[in-house]
Amino acid sequence: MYAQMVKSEATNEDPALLAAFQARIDAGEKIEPKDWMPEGYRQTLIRQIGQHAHSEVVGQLPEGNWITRAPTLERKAILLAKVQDEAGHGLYLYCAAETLGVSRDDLTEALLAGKMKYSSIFNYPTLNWADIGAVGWLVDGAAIVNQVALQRTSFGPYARAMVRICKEESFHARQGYHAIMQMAFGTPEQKAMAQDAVNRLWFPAMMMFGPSDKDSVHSAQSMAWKIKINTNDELRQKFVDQTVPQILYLGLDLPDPGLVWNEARGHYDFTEPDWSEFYDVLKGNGPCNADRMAARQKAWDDGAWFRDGLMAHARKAAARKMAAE
Ligand code: FAQ
Repeated sequence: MYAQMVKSEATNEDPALLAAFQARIDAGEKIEPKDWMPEGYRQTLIRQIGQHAHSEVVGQLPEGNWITRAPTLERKAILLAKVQDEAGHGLYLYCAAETLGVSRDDLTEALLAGKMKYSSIFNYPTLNWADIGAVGWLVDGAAIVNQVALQRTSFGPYARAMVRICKEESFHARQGYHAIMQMAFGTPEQKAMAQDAVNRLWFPAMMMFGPSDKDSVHSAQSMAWKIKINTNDELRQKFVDQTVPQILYLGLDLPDPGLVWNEARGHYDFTEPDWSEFYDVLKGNGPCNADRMAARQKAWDDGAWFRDGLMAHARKAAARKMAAE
């Protein structure tokens, strides 16, 4: 179903409809599910919202792995709440995608068939407790920079989902920073663990914003349709500028010697991530790709009886309702 939708890109759309649609976008109007939209706009949204939803769900795995090993009851409760929030974010986003005519099952099957992606960051392991703090701070921090902008995206259901997601993500980032702060201001061993986590996760977090603008395939069209509000590089720079002072406050070393304040630009300069590593991770060769996909496949297979049960119940309830009418 997903493959069919992607293949069916319309090329003969009415120029008057296209112009009227673009005029609505340019005027800052929100597009709602029942409005006419170009097929390419719908497909781009299905791809991006679907991948975003998959990222939220796969993103539970690196952190969920640490719920049983959180150092205190309080940290365990916080992490549990955070991971549950990520499941909720996945659900809001799958629902937003469903308004475009694709089902959650279609999207999941496309993910499992390797036809859809999820964020590259979740193919890196969380080796110790410091990584959990760093994920909350850096990964949720990067996600927020992107998602705050997406609150103004042109598709109404996506924009509205982002409002609630951003509120929850800001709690996630704060709890992560707090956890890292305890370690950075703790024993020398704890500080060394915090430093190591920042060193390992810095560049993968930078990759979350996608390839540099010159290599971004979809940015130009997505910006014209206001699906994306900022380019990948603009958002990456914003993340760098807001995060470097946080690293310095913790008394940690910067994870990249290229991070230097540039007075003329009014921004931090930085070293580009290793894009060959990024593309390799996208191809399935990151440290955890196989584990993540195996976990999703297992969850899908193990949940089959439940999905079947729900459908059978829904069919019976519908039949009972019809019989009573
Ligand atoms: N990972 O032309 P562009 C979170 C792909 S939420 C994997 O620039 P676009 C919360 C891209 O799909 C994190 N693939 O693409 C959380 C395209 O391939 P395709 C998720 C990537 O779409 C925290 C190709 O490269 N957030 O973390 C990545 O215009 C903690 C060319 O790239 C979102 O999804 C990547 N990093 O821009 C949860 C935000 N970057 O599809 C749990 C919404 C690029 O043609 C724990 N998405 N690709 O095969 C977006 O803003 C955009 O889709 C971008 C990419 C910016 C990610």
